[in-house]
Amino acid sequence: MKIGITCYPSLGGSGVVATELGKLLAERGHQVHFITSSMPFRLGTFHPNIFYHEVEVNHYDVFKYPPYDLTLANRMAQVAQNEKLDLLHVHYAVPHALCAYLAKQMVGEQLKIVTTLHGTDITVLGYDSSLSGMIRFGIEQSDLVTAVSKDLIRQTYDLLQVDKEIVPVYNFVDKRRYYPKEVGEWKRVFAPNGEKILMHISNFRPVKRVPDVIEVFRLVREQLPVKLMLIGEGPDLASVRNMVAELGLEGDTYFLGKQEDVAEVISMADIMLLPSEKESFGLVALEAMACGVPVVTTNAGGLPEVVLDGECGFLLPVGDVAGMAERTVRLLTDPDLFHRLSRNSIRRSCETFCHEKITSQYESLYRQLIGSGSS
Ligand code: GMT
Repeated sequence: MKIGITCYPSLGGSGVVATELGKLLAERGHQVHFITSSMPFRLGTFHPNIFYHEVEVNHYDVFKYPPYDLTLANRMAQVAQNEKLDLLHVHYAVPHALCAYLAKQMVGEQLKIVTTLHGTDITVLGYDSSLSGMIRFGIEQSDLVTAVSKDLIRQTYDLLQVDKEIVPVYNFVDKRRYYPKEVGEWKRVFAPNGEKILMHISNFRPVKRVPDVIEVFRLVREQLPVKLMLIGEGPDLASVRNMVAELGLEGDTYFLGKQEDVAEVISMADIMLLPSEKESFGLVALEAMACGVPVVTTNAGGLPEVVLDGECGFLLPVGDVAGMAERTVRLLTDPDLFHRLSRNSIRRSCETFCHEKITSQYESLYRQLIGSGSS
């Protein structure tokens, strides 16, 4: 098959999933064309089946706002025609599903559109009345719509009342790269006296509730020698730095910024903290599980579909920092419990969220769509 993929290419779970899926499809012999504003950050090394088509926006003076959406639609149509694409798989509804719809109008009915909903495209932007009608239209005009959790499907129906079947396809981890890595040497750099390491990875946006991470860390640190590693960047980073300083936690907290080899970094952690207010799936939770790191998180959105409470980690109500601290201490002081949850996490990530299984699921949906010849 010849597949065009569009996603947000910078840091973010939807871009990671889209890029990893494209690489796996290329490994299976499909021709994959990324149509994005810049090179997807996890694209990595050369593969003969992977092509990259940059979307270059026109900055003509007359435009108050550069017409990115139209340029993307035009580029999608060009690539679809030149490369004879079978389908466009767009990740994140806004504006990608609409751009794909426009491209299809330019190219013809034979070009199929697959839209994957990732979370905030529904759970945040779906509340915005200046966008919700467009989001609904983009979903309904797609030939196939998938979402990364059953909870996200429920929220999409509740919020947008879309008249369209939405198929759940979970996110995945590549178990060839995500497994517990031998990183004892690095761990000693950050925790020289054998302290336990708590970790948080995100784009530091308000929905991630990073201040809750700091509060949980503060409470755990009152009882145990621990260090905190914070990975990622985003709007809340500056205020989180201030909070860490004000609470006198600077000596035990490391800010590592954006990191490329996430599996290696995660393998240094004992516990992954993810206190999000919204999370349609929680890719970081899955990545941690694959590396054998139990997750202490919230019961928000799709997280209960990923992390089984008491089996792979613990789920607490949003904002229950005392509960999260208590579960963290329990895990760090009960080696039997810790190892059971760590083993379960690895098994669940390999069985339920295995890259081969999920790639096959997308592949067979594509084949049905192309084979059916209609939407
Ligand atoms: O949370 C974000 O930063 C937005 C979005 C993205 O583009 O990365 O993340 C969403 O998609 C991820 C991949 O499917 C999911 O793992 C995240 O849970 C989801 N984020 C939210 O629902 C808040």
